[in-house]
Amino acid sequence: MKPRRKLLLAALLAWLLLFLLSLSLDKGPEAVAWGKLRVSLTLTPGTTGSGEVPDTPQGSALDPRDEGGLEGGGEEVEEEEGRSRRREKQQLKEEGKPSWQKRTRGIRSTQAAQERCGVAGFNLRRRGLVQRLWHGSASYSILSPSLQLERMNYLSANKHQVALQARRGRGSRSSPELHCQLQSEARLGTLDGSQQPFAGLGWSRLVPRRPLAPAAMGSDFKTCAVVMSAGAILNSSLGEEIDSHDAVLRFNAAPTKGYERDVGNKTTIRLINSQIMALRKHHFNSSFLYQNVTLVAWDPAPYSLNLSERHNIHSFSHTMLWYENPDFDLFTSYVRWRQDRPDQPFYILHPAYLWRLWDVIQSNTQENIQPNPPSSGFIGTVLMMALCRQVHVYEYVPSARQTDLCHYYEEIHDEACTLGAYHPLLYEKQLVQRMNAGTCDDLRVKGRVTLQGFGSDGCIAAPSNRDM
Ligand code: NCC
Repeated sequence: MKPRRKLLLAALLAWLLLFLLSLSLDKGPEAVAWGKLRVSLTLTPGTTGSGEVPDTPQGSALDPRDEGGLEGGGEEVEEEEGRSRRREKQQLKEEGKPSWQKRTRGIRSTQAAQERCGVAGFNLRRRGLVQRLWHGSASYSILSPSLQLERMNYLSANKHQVALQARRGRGSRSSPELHCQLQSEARLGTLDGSQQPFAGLGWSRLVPRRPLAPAAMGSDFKTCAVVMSAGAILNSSLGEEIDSHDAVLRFNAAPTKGYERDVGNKTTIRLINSQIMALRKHHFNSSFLYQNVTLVAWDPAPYSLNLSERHNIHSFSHTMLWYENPDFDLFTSYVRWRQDRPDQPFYILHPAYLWRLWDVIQSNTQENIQPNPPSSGFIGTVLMMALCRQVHVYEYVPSARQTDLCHYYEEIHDEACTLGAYHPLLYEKQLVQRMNAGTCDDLRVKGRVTLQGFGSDGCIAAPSNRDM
């Protein structure tokens, strides 16, 4: 056999092995649809949520599959870091800037501390993943073959008609630069009823009179907590700490009842995607989860759409407004809810806000990210940066308790929940990690990232061509 063929065969075999290995970790796949595209979920009935989670927050021996090979994982990470340093050098050369300039700027962030973050007690692949997330050096190539394939499928489907390629970025901004970019390029926007078709439908009287700001909730938020729904928050004993914040943001159908010790029971804002309002199984109208809190909902319109612009419907010849054809119908419930409960603050995020956030993520990433909106987790985190002076984000960048248990409140095991299939989670998390002003221990033990809110720190707002 010719050497080239041999090489090809060896590569094929290695890929096949990796693929089989990832399949063997899964148990009984079931597919669930989001926005008419499929995301694979792995259901494991009968196992308990705490099965994979350690008793102590430190989480040594987190996984029974973990044995030895500590050095191996470290080497892998170091190799990747070497590669990314070389990439960075190359970019700096291309930019024509002396490399020290950029590097010193990077050191101004607290990442120097995080670079020493170590993690023990995982199987090799998982340890590699967590470490890379902590170091901000994760690439799609470290995902399992099935997640890589899903990412590829979303890229080629490009359901929301995102302008791809042109926006790929470098990933070398320092923490303060990133913070500033987010603040100036992704200013918070909600539907205020002033634009068509909403103006014509009388929405200026339907939406809350006060804009989405702490004042609308009768307070000034010094400290805020964002609580991710990840299974890894189980056994964290973070409940009391979370409740001690001025405001707490939770997501979708994540409950507190029965989980107070780990997630607390205070909820100030609940951020919900449009599925919650559209799908009967969520009992949006009757569930107590959505009452006595500020509600913020979102649904993705096509990437470059003005609200009053008609767009082509997939595989149909006619065009429609986002209002007539949202991903999931949130408008019917919204109108009813606002009429029935005019005193409860309830906002819908402007779809351009979601895509501005997406733009920032892509412009800080060298790889093409999934052309789908950021997850609620990222949206909620940046939203709270706009409302609070300091934000603690829990179990987004995973702690040492990391597990494939999707949510702390249900028995679904799927690595996509943490690393992303539909949403560009891997890249969102690295962006947030890069702005982290907290310590390595906070990250490892609490899964806690500390972010400064968007204060008046002299960032200059960039002009925007989006209709917000
Ligand atoms: O799962 P979800 O998110 O409700 O979780 C809220 C946010 O927490 C972060 N998260 C969650 C699990 C995990 N293991 N790690 C995490 O970091 C994510 O940032 C996530 O956004 C969503 O983003 O709105 C999402 O909603 C669900 C689902 O619609 C709702 O839970 C309602 O059932 C989506 N799942 C499906 O559509 C099947 C999920 O993709 C994203």
